[in-house]
Amino acid sequence: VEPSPTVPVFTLNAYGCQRRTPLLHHNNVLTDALLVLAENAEFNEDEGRSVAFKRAASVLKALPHTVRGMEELQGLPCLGGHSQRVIKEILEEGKSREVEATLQSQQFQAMKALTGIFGVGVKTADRWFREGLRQPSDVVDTGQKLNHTQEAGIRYYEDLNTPVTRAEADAIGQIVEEAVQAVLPGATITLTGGFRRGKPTGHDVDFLITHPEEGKEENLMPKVVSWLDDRGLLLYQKTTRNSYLEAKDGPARPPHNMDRFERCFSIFRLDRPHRRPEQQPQAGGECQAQVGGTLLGQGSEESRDWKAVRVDLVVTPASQFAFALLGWTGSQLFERELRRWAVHEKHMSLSSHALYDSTQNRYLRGSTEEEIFTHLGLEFVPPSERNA
Ligand code: DCP
Ligand code: MG
Repeated sequence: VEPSPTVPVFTLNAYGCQRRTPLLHHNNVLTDALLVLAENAEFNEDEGRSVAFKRAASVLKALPHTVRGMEELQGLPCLGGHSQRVIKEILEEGKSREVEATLQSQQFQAMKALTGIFGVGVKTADRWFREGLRQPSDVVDTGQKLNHTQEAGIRYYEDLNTPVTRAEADAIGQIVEEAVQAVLPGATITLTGGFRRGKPTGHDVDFLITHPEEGKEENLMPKVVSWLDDRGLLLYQKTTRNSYLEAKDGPARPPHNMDRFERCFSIFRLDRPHRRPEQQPQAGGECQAQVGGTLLGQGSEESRDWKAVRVDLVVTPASQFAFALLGWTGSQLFERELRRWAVHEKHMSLSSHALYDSTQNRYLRGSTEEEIFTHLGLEFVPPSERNA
């Protein structure tokens, strides 16, 4: 069917990394609905279906106008039959029955609450759900065996499910900067993740740490972590060595310096700024504090002058910095699309460490994100337009 001349027709490229996707867009009603179905598919461990809904939502995010009729979707990629039915129902009736039913379902609500615990993935949450657990307090009440990560996840549940603001991210940036300068002068930190894409809030704060002189960054993470820990700034931390070497499907033989990649998952204890003296709590810590005659648990924001914030630190050698920056800026779907493009369109393998060209059988150097886009034959997309 030929589109009528009054209908705006926009064509978009098929891969999310070929498009510009701003943070603020015109189709939130539709994308929110599709992303509920994507999340539900994740809870049911149906990754294919989840990615299909995310791709459909991502295409709508890249449109320069609000979709008002199905005819406007002609020629757009990634809109499968299921997504189209959902969109059609919302355009015609204001909402989708499937999405409403999903939001109301006990399984969706319980999975959302349980996977909201730091350290709890879909598999654990699903097992708990089938055992009758519905919320974090059920995990405590039924005495579930927890690892250290999950214990921290329960203890700081309220804080970790309160969005981190940009101001809080910047305050943490100052602390990390001080720590890094103290243990290795000349090292640099870079804010990545959602905040680099311009998001006003996030679920955590992501930093890359490097040093311009290759090799200087070795053993940096334990020193940074000790510096922070000695000052009581860490509520939890787990440092892992680069898992890249153990990856079964990574490029055949990574350069020797790749085993220097370290990551620290942590929870910072961030002081809350400018409290009036009369609001100061009598007792600190995550234990119970007596305030105004009421016994309040750690969940009570009013009882403490600090907030628990998830922070990810990654140390990278200078030669891999651009790859790490590109890989950690996201969005998650944008990253997925970049890797898919690399494999299927360029016979290359992209990771947060390197770019391998399977045709030439060699690694391609990249000292800036722009160079990596060029290697991939893609137009450069700035971070603020990577909100796929
Ligand atoms: N990333 C990835 N694959 C992972 C982990 C991370 O591709 N397994 C990349 C893409 C993410 C970025 O790292 O965008 C940071 O991870 P986050 O989970 O912190 O995602 P965001 O920072 O984008 O989201 P939020 O604002 O909620 O923190
Ligand atoms: Mg993040």
